[in-house]
Amino acid sequence: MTNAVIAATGLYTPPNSLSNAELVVTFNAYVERFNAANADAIAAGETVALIPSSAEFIEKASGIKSRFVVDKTGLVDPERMAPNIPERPNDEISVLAEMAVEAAKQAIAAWGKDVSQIDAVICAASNMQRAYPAMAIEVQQALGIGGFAFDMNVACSSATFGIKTAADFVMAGSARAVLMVNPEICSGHLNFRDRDSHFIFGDVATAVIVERAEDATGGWDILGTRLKTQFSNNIRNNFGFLNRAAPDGIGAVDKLFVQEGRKVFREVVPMVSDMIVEHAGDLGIDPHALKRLWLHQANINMNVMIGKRVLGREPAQGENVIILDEYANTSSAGSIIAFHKANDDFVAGDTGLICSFGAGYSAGTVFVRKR
Ligand code: CO8
Repeated sequence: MTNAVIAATGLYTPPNSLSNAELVVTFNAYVERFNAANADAIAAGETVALIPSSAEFIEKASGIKSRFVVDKTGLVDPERMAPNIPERPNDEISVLAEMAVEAAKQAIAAWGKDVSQIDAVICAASNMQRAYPAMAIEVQQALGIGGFAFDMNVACSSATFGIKTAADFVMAGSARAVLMVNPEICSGHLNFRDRDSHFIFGDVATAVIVERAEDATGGWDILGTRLKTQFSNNIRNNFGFLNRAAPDGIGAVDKLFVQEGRKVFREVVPMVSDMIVEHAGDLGIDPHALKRLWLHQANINMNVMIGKRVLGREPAQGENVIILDEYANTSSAGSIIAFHKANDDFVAGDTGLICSFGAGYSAGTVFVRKR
């Protein structure tokens, strides 16, 4: 059986950066309006007054300073608090596919080979723009790739699940090379009126090309991949086709991201740390000797704790890559952004870990070694 290699990566960053301060100004304007409009009901104890948000809290609790978004106009408008993304006709490329194509073009250029050598496209992300046709097939067509394509969704873990799927295809001989893309428009599924979560997510797209080792001229040997899931209701998105079918009408309202952030923090940190250490042990890798961790980017304190547990020490500057200060949580794309941006200094033989975790719960580990 052949081995699989991560041959190249790409990153598309939307043009609009939105700071915590901007987000909080809008949120607090909404709170002020809500409380003024409901002053009597609040005084009578019939309605609970809303509490303002704070940029200091957001940075301290999460490590996030700003995020990139597809549209900013709707997010800084307290009357709207949702992105303005016009619907496109069916004969135009969809927004999600367009972002994925931009990231993919970068990966293909870095790879330096023709797309005729790619046999499959996987779109692995938290929120697909539609049910079908698959976003991956639209990306495949836009790039002129042959073979087959399909979508998969494992929330924030989608990219590592996608890399494993791609690597398994390559190793089994189902494809010579696979393009795996992670377009995320998280701003479309975030409740910007929810104080507990309005700051968490950002938009972005990443792309990874996985190919057969015998075809690769450089890149990263995939030393091992492992996936884990364990059911939890602590991170949910109930949006779906049955919403409009609920007889009581409740299902018709927008169903957006909800979570029990504290519980997620408490339960996911040990689950992921143990998984990494076990997987490293099974591969004969000393986790303390890893040169870099490219972890999922949800919360800086989570990453610091996982980093310490895995490396067995306080990570040195840059060993545990953090990009969420600038990008926020970009769901599946976070660990790939980190990998894409912070691997230039690796020399042949250096080993690192790409790891994602999130809703499901789900987690995936991909150990790589520079060729
Ligand atoms: N401003 C000021 N104060 C606030 C705010 C705010 N915005 N929000 C909460 N507070 C206050 C609370 O009222 C509370 O006050 P008090 O102690 O007086 O009651 C205090 O701050 C503490 O509140 P929390 O306990 O909620 O705060 P935490 O310290 O737990 O921090 C976090 C909240 C940052 C959310 C943290 O819990 C966290 O990051 N947890 C991990 C979450 C995580 O990793 N989630 C994964 C989600 S990603 C995924 O898999 C789904 C992908 C789907 C993508 C969908 C796109 C939309």
